[in-house]
Amino acid sequence: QKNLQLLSPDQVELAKMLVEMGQTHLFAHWADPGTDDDEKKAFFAQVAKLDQNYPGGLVSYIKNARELLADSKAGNNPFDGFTPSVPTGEILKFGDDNFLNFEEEGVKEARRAAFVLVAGGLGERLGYNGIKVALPAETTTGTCFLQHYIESILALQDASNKIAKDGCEKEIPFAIMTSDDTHTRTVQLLESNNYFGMKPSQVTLLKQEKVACLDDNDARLALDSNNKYKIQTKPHGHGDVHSLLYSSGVLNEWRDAGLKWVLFFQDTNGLLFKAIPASLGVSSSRQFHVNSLAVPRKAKEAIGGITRLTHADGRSMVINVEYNQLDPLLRASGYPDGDANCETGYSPFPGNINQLILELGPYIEELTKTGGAIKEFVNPKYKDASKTSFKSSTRLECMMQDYPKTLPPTARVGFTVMDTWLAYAPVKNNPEDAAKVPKGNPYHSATSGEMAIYRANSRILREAGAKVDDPATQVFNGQEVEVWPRIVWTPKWGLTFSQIKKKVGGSCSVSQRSTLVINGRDICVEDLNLDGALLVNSVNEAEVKVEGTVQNKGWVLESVDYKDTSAPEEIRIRGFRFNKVEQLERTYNKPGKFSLKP
Ligand code: UGB
Repeated sequence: QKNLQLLSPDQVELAKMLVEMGQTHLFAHWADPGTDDDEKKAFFAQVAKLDQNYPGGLVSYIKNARELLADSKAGNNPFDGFTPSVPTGEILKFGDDNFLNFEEEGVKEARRAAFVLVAGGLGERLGYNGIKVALPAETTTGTCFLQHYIESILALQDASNKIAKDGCEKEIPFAIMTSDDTHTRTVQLLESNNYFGMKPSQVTLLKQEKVACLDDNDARLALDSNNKYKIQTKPHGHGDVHSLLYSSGVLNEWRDAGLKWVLFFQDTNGLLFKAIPASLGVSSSRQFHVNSLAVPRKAKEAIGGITRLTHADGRSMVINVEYNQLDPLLRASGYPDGDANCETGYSPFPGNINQLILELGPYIEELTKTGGAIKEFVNPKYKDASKTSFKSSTRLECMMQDYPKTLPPTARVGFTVMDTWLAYAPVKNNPEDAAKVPKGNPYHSATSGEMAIYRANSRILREAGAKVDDPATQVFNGQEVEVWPRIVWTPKWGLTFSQIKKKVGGSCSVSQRSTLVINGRDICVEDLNLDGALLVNSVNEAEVKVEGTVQNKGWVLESVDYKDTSAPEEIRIRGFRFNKVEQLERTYNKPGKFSLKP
């Protein structure tokens, strides 16, 4: 009461709201006016921010928290009344006619799309000190994830504009969700690299804020242990992306610019863009309001399962069930083995890779109803079975793939299954944890993420007619991986299979120990026999034909132990580096037609 005189009318309203919501403990220790006054103002500035950043404000947050905490205490199953079953979706096979048709349709649609990268996570499982999008996706060229993503979007933009033939050079917008943990370093990475060739005006950064922590089942807000005038906060999860896109007005801007699709993706999947054109084609052809990209999933793998849930009351939805919930749900629903592989060696539930394609119109319509709020969950760690107190504070969380949970049954929610080798190789686990992954399950480490890029590129070149040697097996950081030839190309060389096929001709061969870097748009590889390292760089105006035999000592892979702190962290976490013994490198930086024939 005594401190009310310090407050502005808005702050007085906030104070009343907190008291009405059972939060008087927040003020119990407040000193009399004259002491800690600046801290008290800072407290209300924080409360105002927490209130503003949650759909419905702190009142809703506290109410939602009480409900979810009561459900959790009572042990209510969020899936009560729902029966899981295996849904049907579009299953694609790389390179067949169906795939090519979807790719073509996807490229056509791409200029009506916007991309959204969720990059607010710190990546605790990976334990890398920098931001994850700054990590090299592969170390042959050292291209980081963010550069690769931007160059892929630009390549798609060019390809889409080229076939549109209306003379309009459309620019694909790119939004990045950051958090306090990643924002400044993401901005620095973009600015110090000229946005990797994208116009800064194409890029929108949206910073997610943390939410208040909760101390008990009454949803009493937790105070910071080091500052009694500060509420403790924690991340709310990637689901924030929807409310941020909505409240920032970005979605309406996109709609007014004539866009139709929004594509969401995560921070460290170096393969993803190989699957984007075809899956966008599926969205467009099948008129999906929601399309989740999926891959075959090994039982117990730490990715969610796409599941059809049918309720006794007739409701039905196709939704991601998170990996820790799938097993109990199945066990409770007549699958005694829970999350188990079927005769294919995989779980019958496709694995969610959290790449979502939403149709913009219905998306805005839905968010207008919900204000961007996504169904949340709470995961308190209780002290004992009475479930009355927590080991440490908790908070509400939300996931972006839970967006369909509020949709009406008429919404067209589908999914697209792609080959894992083509679409999914995230970098999430640190070397130590990756080495403990049961044999046969994916490591999801920097090692496997990089090797997967070489494997995908090698397999794509094979499909395009080249003879690419089988991989060798090697162990790095305790992980056994297939080592394919290190073949890398820039996205503008080939983002779709049909583009790539046109650039690989005659009879080409690449030996297992080879490195091939194609860094230019109009480079044609014909009758090339490569046994060593070859790097070709060219500007857009140069047309280069690469042919003949290239043989040299090449780049040799050397092991690096992850505990060896003399090596840079980016290298250590993958467990190898290249000894660049010998190579042939050619650069064409003038317009014209050229032939590289050693
Ligand atoms: N992220 C944010 O932007 N903000 C946050 O507050 C948290 C994360 P993780 P997770 O790829 O296979 C997801 O930590 O959440 C970003 C799906 O839920 O890498 O454990 C973060 O920067 C799961 O169903 O993954 O699991 C990153 O880009 C499955 O699909 C992204 O959100 C799994 O990913 C994901 O964060 C998967």
